[in-house]
Amino acid sequence: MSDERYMRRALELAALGAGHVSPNPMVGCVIVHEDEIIGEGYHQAYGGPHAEVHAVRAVQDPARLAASTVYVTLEPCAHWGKTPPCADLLVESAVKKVVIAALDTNPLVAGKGVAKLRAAGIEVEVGILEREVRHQNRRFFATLRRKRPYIILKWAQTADGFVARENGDSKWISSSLSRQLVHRWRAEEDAILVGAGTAIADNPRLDVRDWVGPSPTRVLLDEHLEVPEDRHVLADGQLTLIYHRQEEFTAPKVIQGPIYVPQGPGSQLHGSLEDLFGRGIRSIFVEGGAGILRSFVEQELWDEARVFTSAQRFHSGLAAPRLGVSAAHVEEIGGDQLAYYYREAQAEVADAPPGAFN
Ligand code: AOF
Ligand code: ZN
Repeated sequence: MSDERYMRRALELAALGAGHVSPNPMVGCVIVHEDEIIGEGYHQAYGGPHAEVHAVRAVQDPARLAASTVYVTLEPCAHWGKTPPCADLLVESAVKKVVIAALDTNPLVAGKGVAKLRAAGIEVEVGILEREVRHQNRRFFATLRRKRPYIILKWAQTADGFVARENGDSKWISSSLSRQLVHRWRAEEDAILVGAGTAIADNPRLDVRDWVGPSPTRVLLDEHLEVPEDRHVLADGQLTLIYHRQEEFTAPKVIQGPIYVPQGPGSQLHGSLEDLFGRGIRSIFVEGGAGILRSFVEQELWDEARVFTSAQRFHSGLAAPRLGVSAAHVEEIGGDQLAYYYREAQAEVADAPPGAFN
């Protein structure tokens, strides 16, 4: 089998960590001896062993490690973090060659892993499926350079570009397939965010019911604390972070579940994103409504957008935000069109741009 096929397998393994490893990257590892896979592993949970450790442990006959080639999607770490350095493990295992997809831009690692391996006489090759790995870990790479969470916008619009009718009614995406996909997407991010209007009008639960996976932290932007306490996001006893203006603050009547985070003057979006980043949130899925989505777009605080377009026409209503870039990828789902947008062309391979929080 070719290098690329083994690396593709490592990429596939890495994806199994989605939703469980943030703020760490997803990493997969495959160990090959005489064209046979003798060990596989991936980073399964934040704080747990790295991909290389699982793969080395999976090898039944350690004697075969010595002449093996290790395929790993990210540069093996060189630092003592929650676990010992993976580069040391590979050196001790005396593997013959290490094939890496992408270098780790974490300053604790950044090239030091490769240097350790080479210093020990291990052959190292970098760059196989790098693009794919940088895309898979775009949240990790982007937050390292921007110091704010990775932001994914999602909305549904009509063929004539409206996200809701004049009265704010937006419940027209009926495809159950789209709904299930949205639940899957929720499970892949650290937080899910809506504005007051959406919490009031749609009363969403913002959980993951139609997919198996962790439920993200719920975030409510409610500048003037307008959302009544009987809405699901406030009433169900689960955590919701509520960002509001300092001067609007009165002691919350609900004592279990919500956490009220007062914001000073200035941009509410910047303030809340900074606070969320400080709480360890590395990615946010923004579900609306129209006003909130427009604010994110206008302040260029987004990285990715996923837009459903139905065949229906409203002729008037609340207009969808304009992203100013063309779709990178378009597919069909449950009769709707689904388009993916990235704010920066090839964001996953771009070098550090001046970001909002740099
Ligand atoms: C690897 N293999 O599977 C992963 C790596 O806090 P720790 O000890 O888990 O270290 C986290 C950092 O290690 C993370 O920021 C990234 O730079 C690297 N992740 N490295 O060799 C892995 N998950
Ligand atoms: Zn490691």
